[in-house]
Amino acid sequence: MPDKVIITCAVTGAIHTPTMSQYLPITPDEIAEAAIGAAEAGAAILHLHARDPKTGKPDQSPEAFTPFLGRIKQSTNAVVNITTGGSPYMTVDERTKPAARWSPEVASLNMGSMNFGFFPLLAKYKEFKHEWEREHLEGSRDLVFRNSFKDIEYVLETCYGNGTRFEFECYDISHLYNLAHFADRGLVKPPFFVQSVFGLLGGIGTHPEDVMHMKRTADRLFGSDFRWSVLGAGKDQFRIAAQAISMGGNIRVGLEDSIWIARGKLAESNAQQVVKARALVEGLGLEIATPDEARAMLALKGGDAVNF
Ligand code: KMH
Ligand code: ZN
Repeated sequence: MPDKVIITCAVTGAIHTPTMSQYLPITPDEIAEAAIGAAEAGAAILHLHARDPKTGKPDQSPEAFTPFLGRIKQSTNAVVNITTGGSPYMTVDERTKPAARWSPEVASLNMGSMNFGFFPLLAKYKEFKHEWEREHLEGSRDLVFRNSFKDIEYVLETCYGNGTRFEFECYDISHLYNLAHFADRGLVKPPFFVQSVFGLLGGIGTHPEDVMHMKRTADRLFGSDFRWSVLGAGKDQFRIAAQAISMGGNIRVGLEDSIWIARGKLAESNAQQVVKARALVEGLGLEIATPDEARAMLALKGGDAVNF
C-alpha cells in the first residue's frame, strides 16, 4: 500500500452541459478559478478541457486554453494535464493540437474505441440553455468514440518529443490489453498512470467486482510498472473512489466526471469535491500526494518544462 494518494481534479470536461449545473466552469476565468481552488484543496493534478465562453460548447483549439493555462501555472504548483480526448465528436487530429502546442507534463490518452452514450441524461431536462446541448446528448445514441491503434499511435508520436507523459484512460478491460500492446512495442514507458473509468454507458460498470477485475488485470499485465487511479462517472464517484483508495489506488474527482456532491445535491465547486475526496483519503489513515510527490511517483518532467 503506497501511503500517498494522488488526487486528480477534472474541472469541466466535455460531457456535461451548462444546463445541467450552474456551477460547471465555462469561461476561462471560471476554469482558472475552479482549477486553482481544486489545487488549494489538495488536487495534485488538474485535468483540463476548454469551452466556448458564450455557449459552453467544448472547444479544442489550442488558443482556447491560452487564457487559463498561464494563470493556473502562476497560481499553483499543480501538475497540468491537457486532454487529448477533447469531445468524442472531434477527430483525433483536432483533439491532439492543444497538448502538442502546450507540451504539458501530462496529457490524457484514451486507450480504445467504444460507444459513448450520455443520451439517458435527456430524460432529466425539458429545456436547454443552448441549442447544441440537446443535439450533443441525442447524438450520443450513434456516437463511437474513436481511438484506433493508429489514433493512439498518432497521439503518442505527436507528444513524445515534448516529454509529455500520459494519463491512460481505460474504460474497459480491453483497454488495459491495448496499453500492454503499446508497452510490448516499447512505445510507452513505465510507470504507467492508468486511469480506470467506471460507469460510462459503453464501458465497464460500477460494481465492486468491476473495480476488482480492473485492478487484478492491471496487476497481472503491468506488475509494479503502473500507478492505478480511478474515476467513477456520476453518482458513483465517491463510492468507487473509496473502494480504490482502500485498494492502494489514486483517485480522480471533478465536475467533468460528476456534477454531484451528494445524492440529489449539486457540487457547488470542484474544490468541494476535492475536500470530500481528501477526507476519504485521510479518514483511511493515508496522506494526499503533493504535486511534487505526484511528479516523482509518475516520473514527470517538471512544471518548468512546459510551453505555457
Ligand atoms: N470524460 C471522461 C470520462 C479525456 O479527456 O481524454 C474521460 C476523459 C477523456 O477525461
Ligand atoms: Zn477529460
